Amino acid sequence: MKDTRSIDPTSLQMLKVAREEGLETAWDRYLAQRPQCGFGELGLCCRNCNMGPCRIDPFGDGPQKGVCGATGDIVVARNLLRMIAAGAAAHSDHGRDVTETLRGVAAGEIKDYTIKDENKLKALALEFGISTEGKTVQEIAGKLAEAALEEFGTRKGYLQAIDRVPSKRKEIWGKLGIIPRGIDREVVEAMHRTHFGVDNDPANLILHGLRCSLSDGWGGSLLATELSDVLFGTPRPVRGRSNLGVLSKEAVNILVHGHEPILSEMLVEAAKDPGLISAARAKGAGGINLVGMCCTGNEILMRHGVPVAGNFLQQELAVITGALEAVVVDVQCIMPALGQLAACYHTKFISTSPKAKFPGAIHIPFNEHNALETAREIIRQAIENYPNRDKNRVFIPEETTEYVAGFSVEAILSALGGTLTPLVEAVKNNKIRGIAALVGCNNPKVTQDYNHVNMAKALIARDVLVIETGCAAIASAKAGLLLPEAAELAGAGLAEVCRALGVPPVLHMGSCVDISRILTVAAALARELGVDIADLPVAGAAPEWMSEKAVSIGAYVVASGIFTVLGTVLPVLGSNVVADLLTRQAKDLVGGYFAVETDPFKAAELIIAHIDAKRSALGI
Ligand code: BF8
Repeated sequence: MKDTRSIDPTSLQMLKVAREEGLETAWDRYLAQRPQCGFGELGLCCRNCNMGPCRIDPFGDGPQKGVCGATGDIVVARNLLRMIAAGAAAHSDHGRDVTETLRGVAAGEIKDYTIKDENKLKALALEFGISTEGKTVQEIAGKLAEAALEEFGTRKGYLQAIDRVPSKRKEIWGKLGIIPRGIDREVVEAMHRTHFGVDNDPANLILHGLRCSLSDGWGGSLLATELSDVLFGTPRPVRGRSNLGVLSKEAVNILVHGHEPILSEMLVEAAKDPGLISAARAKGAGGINLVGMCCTGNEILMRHGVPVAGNFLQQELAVITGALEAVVVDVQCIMPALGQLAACYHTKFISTSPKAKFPGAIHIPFNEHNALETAREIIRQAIENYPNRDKNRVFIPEETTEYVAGFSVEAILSALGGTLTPLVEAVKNNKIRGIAALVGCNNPKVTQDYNHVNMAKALIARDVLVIETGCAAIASAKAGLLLPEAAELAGAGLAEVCRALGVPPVLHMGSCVDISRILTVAAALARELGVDIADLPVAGAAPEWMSEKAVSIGAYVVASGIFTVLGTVLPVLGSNVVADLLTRQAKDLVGGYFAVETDPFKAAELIIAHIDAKRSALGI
């Protein structure tokens, strides 16, 4: 029988090995959970106070209210707001860590990082109203970091980057009262409103959810992206290799997994240390092979072309190759199962963040102040572990696929000759029908990568330029869609543009916080055309999403005016009121709205229909 858990041949091979070795993976645990809790799936379970837990009967036979009197609509709306708040908090705390690092570098307290993109530093300083005249780079960086830290608790009443959006969008947000006032403030208010006995109006709760998510997209995520570019360099197109075949039989393999480039950048640096390379050789290894996974993998593949071993559902499979000397993690999307799994091999599972400890992990605390030395220590431990590898248990799938990544806004502008005008012209003359942003995770509820790859292929074949981040982008890397040669899979118009510019039809724009790059491009395109973001022939999709961060992303993309198709269902179907708000009323309120479509081909059709409607409204 055909194994439908993944379309990735390396995943299928590793799942076979897992079965032979008697090892469980997320797919097995997902099956063991089925049938999953129906109340949870519908969003109808409330645990917000200790009169509960309460659940609302969706069939109308049992209780229709919680102990406090909350209806299903209230419970669903509160639960959704909490998901958004958690997602926004995760992205934004990442943004804070990058901002604190910039502040420390500027103050001379942090020595191991430098400022790699002075032009971007100066441009951002001007955007934040900081004069650069007569100031040193350090001074500008210090002022910018202070201004950025202010964004987390700002009292000026709005976030700086919302000035990037067209005025019509700001008016919409102003009228609805959802202009984000401060990154931390909106998350705190979300938790306050969902505490027992506070906000019990589903629409009011959802509107705050949009505001909270906007503080992520135009705040925390945006700072994470922009200040990472300042510190680590703004990505430019770069070639590399993807999938589990990037692991080496001969070298010390170190997998870096998680999110913040503060750790992964330093590991990239330390892995080049000639002393450590010699130490690896002295242990009989061919060298040091650092590879990435998930979004921290995206950060270093965008900036350095570091090989990426896979996306979310491959983290356990990488360990099962038996070829990993260390899995090094920081925060987010790290399965707690890794500790027990790593113990079945010689693999060291190393946690580094005080915020994220795991059973079975060795904790090596990493912070910006001891960055390089700690990165070296981690690599040393991996090298020491190399002789413990049991060569008889090593199985590395052969498949690797090349990718071209690194399409920051600056790189796209440079490919276009400095302005967005050629892109706008290509859209106007219908060579490019529209743009679709495909983002988000893997989820064992969906055949791994099936939705991502098929949706991307269906869209480019119909001349829709696809831009991607996160695990969606890694799926495309593995499927060969991030290569200029993939233009042959595109429609004639898109293929012509790709060939003229030498770019792939699917552009990798980075990690999940880098969806802020997509917002920036959308805002700039709208300004160029003199319209609102909601008027653009543009759509979003999260075909295999699973995390709360993805819910925050979906909400800020919709609130920014962009139609978004979800490939797995949001836990809101227990409330017609909330489902209607998100899928219908949102269109009138903010221009963007959600649809759910689990079939990638039908989802692509929804996007194409939306793009075509927007084109006709624009008269193009
Ligand atoms: O932030 S796409 S599984 S790795 S949440 Fe996680 Fe989802 Fe991957 Fe990156 Ni984004």
